[in-house]
Amino acid sequence: MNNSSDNGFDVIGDLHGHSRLFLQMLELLGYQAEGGSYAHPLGRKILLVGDLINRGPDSKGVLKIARNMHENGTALIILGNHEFRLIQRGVAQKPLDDDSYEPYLSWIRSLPLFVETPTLRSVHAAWHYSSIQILEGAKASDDAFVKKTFEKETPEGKAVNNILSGIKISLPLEPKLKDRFGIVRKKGRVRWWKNLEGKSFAECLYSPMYPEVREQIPDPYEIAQVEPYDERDKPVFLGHYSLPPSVEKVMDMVVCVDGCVTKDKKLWAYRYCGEPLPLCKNLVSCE
Ligand SMILES: [Mn+2]
Repeated sequence: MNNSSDNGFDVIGDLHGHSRLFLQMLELLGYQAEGGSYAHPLGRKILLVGDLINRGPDSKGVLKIARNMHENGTALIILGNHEFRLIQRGVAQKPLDDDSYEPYLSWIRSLPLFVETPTLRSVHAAWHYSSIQILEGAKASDDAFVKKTFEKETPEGKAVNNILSGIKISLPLEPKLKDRFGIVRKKGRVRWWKNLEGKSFAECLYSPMYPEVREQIPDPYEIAQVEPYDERDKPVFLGHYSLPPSVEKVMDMVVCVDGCVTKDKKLWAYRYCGEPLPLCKNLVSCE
């Protein structure tokens, strides 16, 4: 856990190799170039919610800026499912998706799976209490821990999947449901912070699926994995869900700053000043 005092965080969504938008966002948020890095005149810091790499044109550029800021103490950065997969491949001695990641791998492995500061929590996909508990103290730099996640059914494998990829439920076989990109899916990611008992598929799914299914409800056994978030706890900042513009990025205690930068060419951020209940007006975007 990171207990450093904070002057506020600017939480930036999944960058996926979009270094130009990253720089544009830093400028919009008021960060200034300083000794090969970027810093905010009021001492604010950025928080990157994972998935810095893959898909976009310049993952190396993103890693370079992020690592500089991290080393200069102006960025807090957590792992996304894309970085974790890279780490698993490294530990398994399989070829990396891209050789240019190699020089960054040991730095990536130093990043945490989730963070908690005096005013916020952040995890790539879901603050699932029992999974967070299992992963307390786990380090991606530890080969033995990473090896335990190779099998999806180990406690560590399940916990990592839950927090980095979200809590998933089986979707109806008929009608076939497609995500916003037109891909037919068998599993869908839920609004993990809510009590979803007895709710329809349309109400349960966070990343919406089409057509919307309001008359069927998911398997109660699968819904029982959900551990609704206690509203007395701190706000939670997420990435991961590629939310379409139709879905609110601020809901209850949860802020998801991930639209889909690759498809929508738009990057989102949230200016956080310690408010106990997040507000839509603090969202900014650039394209
Ligand atoms: Mn992700």
